[in-house]
Order: sequence, then structure tokens, then C-alpha cells
Amino acid sequence: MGSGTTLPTNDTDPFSHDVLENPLPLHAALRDAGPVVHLSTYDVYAFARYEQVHAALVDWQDFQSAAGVGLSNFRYEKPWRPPSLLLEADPPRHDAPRRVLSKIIGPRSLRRLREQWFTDAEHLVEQVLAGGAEFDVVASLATVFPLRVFPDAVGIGKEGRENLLPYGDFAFNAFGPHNDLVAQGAPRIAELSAWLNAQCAREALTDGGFGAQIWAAADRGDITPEQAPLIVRSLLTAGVDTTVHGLSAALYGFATHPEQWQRLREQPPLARVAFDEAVRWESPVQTFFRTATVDVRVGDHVVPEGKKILMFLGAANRDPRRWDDPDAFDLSRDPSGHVGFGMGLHQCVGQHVARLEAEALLTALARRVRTIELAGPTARHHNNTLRAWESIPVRVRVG
Ligand code: OVM
Repeated sequence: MGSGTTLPTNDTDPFSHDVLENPLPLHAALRDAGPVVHLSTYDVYAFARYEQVHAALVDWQDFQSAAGVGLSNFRYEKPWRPPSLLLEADPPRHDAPRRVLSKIIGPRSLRRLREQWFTDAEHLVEQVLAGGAEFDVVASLATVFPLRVFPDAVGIGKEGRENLLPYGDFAFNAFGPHNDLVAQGAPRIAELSAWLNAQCAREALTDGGFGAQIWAAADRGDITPEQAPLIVRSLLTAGVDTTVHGLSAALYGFATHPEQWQRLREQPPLARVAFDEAVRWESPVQTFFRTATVDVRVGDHVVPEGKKILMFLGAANRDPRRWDDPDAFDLSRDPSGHVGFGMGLHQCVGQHVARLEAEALLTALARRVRTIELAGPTARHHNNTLRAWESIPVRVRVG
């Protein structure tokens, strides 16, 4: 357009196993290719620089979510489940659900959970350390802690909670193409969805929990009774895998950066900034799409109306144009402004829940564990959207 420069193109499949194993080389190539790149595998556009990712995230008018934030374009394709009222909606439909949920899981409301979650974290750490000095932080801590505190806080029953992680894993895979990861999850999705949807009914939720508070908002008329179960569904979809992988990221950061662990030990209030730095560094949610609502000019090029744009949150969070020494996990930096929780109108509504879980667990660990180091080979868990660990074996010294 205009200047005569041709749009850079890249034929790498960002959802291939090679890229999911290590996305960093693709991220660098996309950032260096220009502010916007065409991905020929899917005929979509890509933003990988911080500036363009940030700009798209805060411009919900030109970059809509209502056509879906995965590869599938809801203008032409039927979504695999009724669209989320939060993630897959724009103003004005988005606003009442967002207002209701942000109050229920906002910083002020979470204060009543703080003490209990810190105690729960201390008990879990004691229990794990009693089992010996070598363990897998994914299986023993990062998976266990969110599952111990979050479903109780939502108020779902005790039965079937083992379904939460597989459901979330499927939902995050479903933002990508219909590749082998989606196919592997497909046989169980009817059963998992039936269970999860049943947990969203008023009768299934205990008094006082986030779920019951969502239904109370429907009783007040702040949302409709039809909206309530879908908002509970958002909590159960987005609230478990994300925190598990965020905690894994932080624990991996510390296991590979002993000097940062010493810092946290000396200054436990760094737990919160450590978690945000881990979210920046690892970007547990790697990518989301938007859809252009008009022809959008980006530098010398135009993203045509109706086209999907893949925003590489993980690439933006390590863009050297924005961050000094971006690949370093460093508690002394200010990670605020990272786009690991998104930015703007749709920015993660559950981020305060995630931060509280992380603060509780990291504080409890820092109190008891003097050193933490890798004790064997780590393994990634591949997901079309999530950057995740399957296994992080560590050895600790207590005291
Ligand atoms: C939702 C939701 C929100 C954020 C992420 C997500 C599966 C889902 O509202 O259901 O991922």
C-alpha cells in the first residue's frame, strides 16, 4: 500500500510441535520481519512486536473479540461451545458480565481469602517437603495448589474436579487450528463439557462462593439469569490451567536462577513482582487472535476488514524494543506493562486471583526452602495457546 513495500510473509506453522516446544526463534523472526507479518499457513496476520500487540489490545473497536479470539472466525464458523460473554464479546454486551465478575474477584473481595490461602499454601509445602528433598514442582505444587483453593472459592462440589484441567486444556487448544492436539482432546469433550456445564447451575454452587455471588448478581438484575451460568463457566474454563502454568513458570524461573531465589528469600514481598515477571518471561497464554472490523493501517500495510490477527503476547513480552535484556528472569526489573494478562478492556479479570495464589505459594516456599535446583530433565506440555510444563523435577534444601 502506498509506499510499495511488500508485506513480509512467514510460512512457519505457529501451532506446530517444533514451535510449541520452543517458540522463541519464530518470535524473533516475526518481530524482525516487521510490525505486521502475513502467516501463509492460515492466511492470517501476525503482530509480534510489543508496540503493535499493545495497540491492538487496547483498540477493541478496530480489533474485535466477538468473532472469536481463536483461529475460527465466528462470522463463518459455528463455535464449539456458546461464546464466552467475556472473552468472546465486545461492548456493550461484554460490559455487564465484566462489571459483575470484576467486583466478585477483584482485590477488595479477595481479601477475605488471603489468610486461608496462605495457610493452605504452608500446609501444602510442609506436606511436599515431608515426602523428601526431590519432587516434581508441576505435579506436587503448581497443579495441586490451584486445585486445592480455587474450586472451593468458586463453590463447586468435590466430585469430578479432575475434569477441570482436561477441560481447560481442550478449551485453550481449541483457539488454534484443528490439529492433532484438538483431535486428541475431542473424544472426551462432550463428557467434560456436560460435567463442567452442570457445575454452573445455581443448585450446584455453595453459598458465599464466586459462583453463588454471580447468581446473586442475576437476582439483583445486574445480569440476566441466562448469563449467570456462562460467567461461572468462564471462571472454570480460564481459572485453573492458567494459574497452574503461571506457577510452573515462576518455579522454573527460580529453579534455574538461584540468585533470584536468594533475593526472594531475603525479601519475601517480592513474591508478587516475581509472579508478574514470570508471567512476562514465560507468557503462559502465548497468543490470542482478534478480527479486524475495518481496514486497519499498520505502518506501510493494511490488515483487511474481516481478517484474523494473531497477537503474540509472548513475543511482545520479550521484545528488545520494549524490554532491557528481555530473556532474563529478573526480580529487579519492573515487569508492569507486560501483556501476559492482555491489556485494555479484556485484560485478565482473574489476575488478582492468580497473583494471590502465587503470592501464597511462593511465600510459603521461600520460608522453608533455602535452595531449589533442577534435579533432572524438564519436559514441556504442548498446547495451541498455553506455554506449559509437563515436568520440572527439582531438588531442594530446607532451612
Ligand atoms: C472464558 C475464557 C476467558 C479467558 C480465557 C479462556 C479458555 C476462556 O471466558 O471462557 O480460555
